[in-house]
Amino acid sequence: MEHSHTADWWKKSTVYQVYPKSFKDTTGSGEGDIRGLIEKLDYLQGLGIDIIWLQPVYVSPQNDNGYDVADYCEINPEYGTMADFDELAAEVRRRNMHLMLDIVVNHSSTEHRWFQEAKQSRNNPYRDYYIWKDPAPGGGVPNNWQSKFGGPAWQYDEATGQYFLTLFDKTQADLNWENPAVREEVVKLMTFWAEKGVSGFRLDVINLISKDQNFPDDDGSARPGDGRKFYTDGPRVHEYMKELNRRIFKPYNLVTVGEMSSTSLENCILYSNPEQNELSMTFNFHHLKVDYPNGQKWELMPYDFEQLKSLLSRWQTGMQEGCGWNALFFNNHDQPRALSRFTDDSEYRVESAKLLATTLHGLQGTPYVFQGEEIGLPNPKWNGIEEMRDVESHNIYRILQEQGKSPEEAFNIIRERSRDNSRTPMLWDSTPNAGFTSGTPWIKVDERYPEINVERQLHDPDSVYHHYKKLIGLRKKHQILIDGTFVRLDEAHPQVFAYSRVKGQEAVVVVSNFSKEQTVFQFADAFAEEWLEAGPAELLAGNTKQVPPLWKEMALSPFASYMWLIRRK
Ligand code: TEU
Repeated sequence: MEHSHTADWWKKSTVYQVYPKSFKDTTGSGEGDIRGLIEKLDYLQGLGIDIIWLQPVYVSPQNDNGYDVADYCEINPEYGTMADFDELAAEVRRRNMHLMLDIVVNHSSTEHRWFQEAKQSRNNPYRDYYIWKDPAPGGGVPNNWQSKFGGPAWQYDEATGQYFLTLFDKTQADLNWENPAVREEVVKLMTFWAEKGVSGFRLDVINLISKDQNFPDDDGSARPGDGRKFYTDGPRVHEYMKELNRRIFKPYNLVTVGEMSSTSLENCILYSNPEQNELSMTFNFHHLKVDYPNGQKWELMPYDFEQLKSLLSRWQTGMQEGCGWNALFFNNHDQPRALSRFTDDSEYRVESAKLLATTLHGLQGTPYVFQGEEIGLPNPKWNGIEEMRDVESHNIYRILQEQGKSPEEAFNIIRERSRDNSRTPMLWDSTPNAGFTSGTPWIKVDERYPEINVERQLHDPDSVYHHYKKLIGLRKKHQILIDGTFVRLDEAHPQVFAYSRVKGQEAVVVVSNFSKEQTVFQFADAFAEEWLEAGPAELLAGNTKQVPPLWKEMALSPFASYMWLIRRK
């Protein structure tokens, strides 16, 4: 694309996240594949996408759908061949788009050759690629750290009499970044893909790679003994990022986004401020925990709207002041669909999907669209745990019952929180299985596909798809969306999120009613005088037939959402 030559061309870009297993199947296997993505490149180009984040397609036993990598430089046969990949890369380039690969190097699969070697003996050359500890003095796990998927973070290896660390699934062994040989391997595998011409990387849980080498017990002051404070944004993580930047990211001019688990604003500024020479931008998840009571994912509560707004606002202002850069997102493959979570996914489904899009795309950062979001795909209607596929959902289902919940209570929580909510297949058209596969889909296809599908929305100018297409185009046209200063405009309004982006003689104003009720929103006097009375307003995006005039006091219909541009005279 025309901006590729500038250092920060990706600030105007929109990234589309492809979950390959559920995108498009061309073989009838019931799972998507690389050729399926090639088939749909014109669709993504039509939407205005610049960068495709392709989730892991490497050789893997698929215990965590590819985030358990057994060979970093080979394609999993279920997804195709290296020739398919090369063709994909070429086809992406031909369309002036970019490919971003998902790099999972906090851990590898226990089926990786390195781990297979490491477990041979305590003095195997690969032993130190992983994190091994003796049992605690009285026997048992070395410390009380918990796996993110439930249960202890340590697995015992009978043969060598030691435990190895697994912060995620028990088959995802944490790599030992203290070992320079591991860092060499990471540089090597990244070089392999960079040489193939990919434009960037998404780095899986990259802020967890540096562990406190004392491996202390967690006293539970943050959360009962989970240990995260001893490896989140750990002691050497910035040093490691600078090393990768110097050796790979800079020489190959790559765009990079780090997935930052339970991180802090201060750290994300360090990761993404260009002067630090680390990453291009960061994902953080604070705004997606506003329905976790006391941070507990496996307990339900209605989401806290004020917290959602304050967190988004705080990160807008904080990253702006610190010259960092946000990856903007409401959805990904680990989260239930925001449409079902924060808005209304039935009567006001279309309005809601557009409201979330407008609200997000007006913010500063690079927006990420997760497959299906652009057609307003809601959470599926689950009938039972047996329909679910995610290892985490099944673990937690068991653990909740061990803690005394009935199967029904456990399922009711999982139904809301399961990562499978976002992993159901893409809905392409109204043919069987929504055009996703001619075989048996690996996970259920949402039965609403005759109504909700890509083909229908391509032909409907009022569709969610066309709304996304418009928003994606706006970022290319209006510089203010890239660098305008963020200012929150609503003062704890119970239903409305309102903000502006200000730059010189221009202001973008975004007003969204996050409720099913009609409501009234009033701008502060100062803002009204400075902007609303100062020049004509152009509607950039909206989601209702009748659009109220942008004036000091506005009546907003359910889930109404607008973006205006004001040019001061
Ligand atoms: O996710 C990291 C992560 O911490 C989560 O979003 C995780 O899914 C959640 O805490 C579980 O409750 C990344 C990937 O996006 C995810 O799909 C992988 O399972 C995980 O890393 C391990 O590689």
